[in-house]
Amino acid sequence: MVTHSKTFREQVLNDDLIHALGEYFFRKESGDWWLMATQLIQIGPGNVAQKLHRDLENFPAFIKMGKSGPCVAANCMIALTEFTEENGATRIIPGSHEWDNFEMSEEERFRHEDTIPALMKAGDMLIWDGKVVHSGGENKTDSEYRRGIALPLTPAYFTPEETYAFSIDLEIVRTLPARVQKMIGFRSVFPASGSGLWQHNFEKLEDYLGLH
Ligand SMILES: O=C(O)CCC(=O)C(=O)O
Ligand SMILES: [Fe+2]
Repeated sequence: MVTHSKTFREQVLNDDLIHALGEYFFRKESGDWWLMATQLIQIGPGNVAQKLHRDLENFPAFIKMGKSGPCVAANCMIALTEFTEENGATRIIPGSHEWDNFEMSEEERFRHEDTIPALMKAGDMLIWDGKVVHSGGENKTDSEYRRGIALPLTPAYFTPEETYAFSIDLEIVRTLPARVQKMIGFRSVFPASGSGLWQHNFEKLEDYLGLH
């Protein structure tokens, strides 16, 4: 989404609500945060349900830590069409962020019959902690496409899914607000402890790159 859409870069990524959510989920325990990924996800007729999962599973140590670990992923799904039970609305298992064991076998822990659909109108947004079990739903319609933008966030001490720093043109990055530059890996980041990450010669990355 970042490389494909100017509107996405300049408006969605610079929206105050997204920044308030990042601060809410990560600032106190983890410090700086950035994007884990940005994807447009379309589910069409005949698409089966996505595998039930927790978004924190990218970071194995936090599966072990379970419910007592810090929040290491928070996801936003912005509906671009209506999300219905029939067309593949995102499904979640309420309360699954508080289960005692995040390490149970797949059959034990993830059952589609325990899920509920997140019914949304275009423009609504579903927000969930990476500890919550969820999936994209099955599309049982003949002709409807469910389309949404997923915008997962993660502390900046983690490797994101997407390699923004290597895939976004620096000239585009120069035109973006500082807080968006940081979200996509073009500024140094500061976890809640330690002396900072993603630096060059003890210099802030943004200074090395000449960003303003
Ligand atoms: O497409 C959906 O409804 C869910 C997507 C999802 O699980 C994710 O982005 O992590
Ligand atoms: Fe997910």
